[in-house]
Amino acid sequence: MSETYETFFSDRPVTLPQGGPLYLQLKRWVEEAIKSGALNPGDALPSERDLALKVDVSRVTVRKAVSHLVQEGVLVQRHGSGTFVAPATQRVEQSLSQLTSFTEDMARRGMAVRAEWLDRGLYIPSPEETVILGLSSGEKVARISRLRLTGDMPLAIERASLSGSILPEPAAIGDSLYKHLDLSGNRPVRAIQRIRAAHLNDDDAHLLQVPVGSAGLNIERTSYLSSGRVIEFTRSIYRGDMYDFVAELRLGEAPANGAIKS
Ligand code: 16G
Repeated sequence: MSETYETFFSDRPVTLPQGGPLYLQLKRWVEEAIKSGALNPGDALPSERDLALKVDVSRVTVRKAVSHLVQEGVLVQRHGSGTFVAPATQRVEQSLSQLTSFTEDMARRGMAVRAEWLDRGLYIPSPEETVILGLSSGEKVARISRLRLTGDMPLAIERASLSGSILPEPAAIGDSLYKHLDLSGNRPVRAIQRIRAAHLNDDDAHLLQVPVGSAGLNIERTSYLSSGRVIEFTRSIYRGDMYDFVAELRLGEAPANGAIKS
């Protein structure tokens, strides 16, 4: 049993790791307790008052250390019940070279996936949707917005737009959009994906159960049929603390002027 563990839960005096402002010393102490296994995912932290007394710092210092640890996703706060060590998370590694669906990606990892519907229906398209999806005049757009989860852990929010003539019944897609498109011979064969860093706004952070302002990945995917027609335009927000997008790079053939060909 490490010394940190004993001091965390015993009455023995605590010596914080030295150096830097007090709140950072306290923060490092808590991080060390988690790293050494003294505190485990789901464990409750002592109350702000008890912790301040134990390490002999002010409550303001405790609050600052805790708030930084919450921002970094090390601790989670639940209203009315206290502060806990965040559940252990396994980052998801996703290849950028395969055109796969969320359901397929997760199934390959043996992870059960589910969706909570945020919206699905036929709408009058925005000018952007009309242009990107190449909609004809009067054609509706099918919008499906889902929170994607594994168990109780939210991973991503996906807001997809498709032509209303391709998806006349958005409610009928079941668990997987790509499976549904496959059945009607409309599964995309190619896609362009753009990934951008983003701070999560209130609504998205709430849905993904992370602090407002946490890092997220904003992903836009435009998918095409073999005919070249755009089948899907999806804006997704993935949790930055859960995903690694991985691309394999190969040395291009160097042209005569020395520039690398893509
Ligand atoms: C992926 C796609 C999304 C697509 C969805 C279909 C990214 C960033 N996005 O999540 O564009 O709509 O798969 O998944 O990869 P489904 O077949 O499980 O509904």
